Amino acid sequence: MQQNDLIAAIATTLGEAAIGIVRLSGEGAVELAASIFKPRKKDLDLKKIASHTLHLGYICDDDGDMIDEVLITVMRAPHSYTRDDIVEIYCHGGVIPVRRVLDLVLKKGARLAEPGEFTKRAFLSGRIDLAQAEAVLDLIRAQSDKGAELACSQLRGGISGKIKDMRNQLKRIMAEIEAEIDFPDDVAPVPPEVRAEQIKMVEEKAAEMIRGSNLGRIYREGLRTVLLGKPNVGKSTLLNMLLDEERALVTEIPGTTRDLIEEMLVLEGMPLKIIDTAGIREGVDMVESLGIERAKKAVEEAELVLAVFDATDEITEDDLRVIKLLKGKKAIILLNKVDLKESKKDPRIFSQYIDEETPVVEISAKMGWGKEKLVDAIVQLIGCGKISREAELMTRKRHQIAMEKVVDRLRSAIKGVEAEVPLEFIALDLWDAWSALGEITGETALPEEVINSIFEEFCIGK
Ligand SMILES: Nc1nc2c(ncn2[C@@H]2O[C@H](COP(=O)(O)OP(=O)(O)OP(=O)(O)O)[C@@H](O)[C@H]2O)c(=O)[nH]1
Ligand SMILES: [Mg+2]
Repeated sequence: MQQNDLIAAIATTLGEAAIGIVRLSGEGAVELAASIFKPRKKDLDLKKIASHTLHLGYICDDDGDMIDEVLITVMRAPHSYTRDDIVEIYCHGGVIPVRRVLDLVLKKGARLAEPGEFTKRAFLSGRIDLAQAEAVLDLIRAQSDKGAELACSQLRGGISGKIKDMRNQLKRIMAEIEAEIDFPDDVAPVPPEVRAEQIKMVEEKAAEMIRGSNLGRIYREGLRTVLLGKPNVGKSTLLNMLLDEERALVTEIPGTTRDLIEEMLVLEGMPLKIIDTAGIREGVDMVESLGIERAKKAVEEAELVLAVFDATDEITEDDLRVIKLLKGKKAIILLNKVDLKESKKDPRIFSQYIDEETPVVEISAKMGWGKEKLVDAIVQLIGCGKISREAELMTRKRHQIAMEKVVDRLRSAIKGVEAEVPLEFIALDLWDAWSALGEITGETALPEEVINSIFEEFCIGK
């Protein structure tokens, strides 16, 4: 992989702003910058300035015409984000000056950076590991305070440190096994129950990280939550109430919502990716039935279903269709419109249709009643009260899959030790677990496609 040719990109959002930053990294960065930068102090030489100092001057084109007045800094290798020479040019924010400076830099021989290429270089140069690189993206994209907190902890090396400890423990166990295999006459064998216990300690840590990872992922991406119900029960009104804005159309006509409406919102620090759906009913026109199909699909993928019922109405055939869709799902029953005096449905009525564990919350989406109770029910159901104090939660599916492999191999190793199978087999399992741990931090070599797919998610300039 080409690592230090000269790349450049705009590191800030294009638009009207106080400043906009053009960033260069790689071989020749300082020389290129010196060729277009005219310092305000006549005798200043960019090639000689101290690293990490700021200087005022002008970016000028080949004819000597000024493009922008800027501040410039040089961060010399290896004390930079990528560990190569980096130059940052702080232009006046605004589409034209920043673009013109970038165009000039590209004309002078830099290549436009790919998305995430600066961070990729930070990883390839060993300044950060893969989990930390992912944390950079997670921090930029965080949807909630808690999500940002987890990303910070991962960036500081929280996850990486845990993984390193586990790998070291496995390495010690593997070294003992190797010694027993190679020098059976000189080395006293470790008793199987002791060895099984040593492996179990690592296995337990891995299993605990998997348990926390679901919550970690929710904090990163939001809990996939679907609003479900027959038409006109107030799903869209509830969405608007939770968002505190008139996001979805609300009318008294059943069948108002046709397509899925997806929004992010944060309730008590827990981010929800909430989806409003078309009301479930039979015998409708094609557009509406397509919407209903989408609603059903959304339920399949949901981690939480908020099933809405109208408290002024009997339980109808369409309600029963909704209840049927809740099978095997984490769900909360919402009895809506309790502000109306016709409201008469007893919350206990649902116990005949659905298991008693499912919480029933009375609300009025229109009046904004019952929001706290709903939040409490979500928090209880998802169980975040229990684990949320854990500082290092794995937030990515990629990490979770690797960790599942670790647990699987370690369990197999423990069984092997207990059954006293030949030590070579146990060593193989431990080796697999050790490599799977390294996939998370990138210490185990990963296919280039995997690495690329991680950095492709970044924006250009990061
Ligand atoms: N009184 C009262 N009316 C409500 C409440 N919630 C919703 N409504 C009314 O019920 C009607 C239907 O509301 P919507 O939010 O459009 O219902 P929906 O479930 O999204 O309906 P579809 O999109 O057709 O599936 C509207 O006239 C709302 O004003 C409530 O809590 N109290
Ligand atoms: Mg609606």
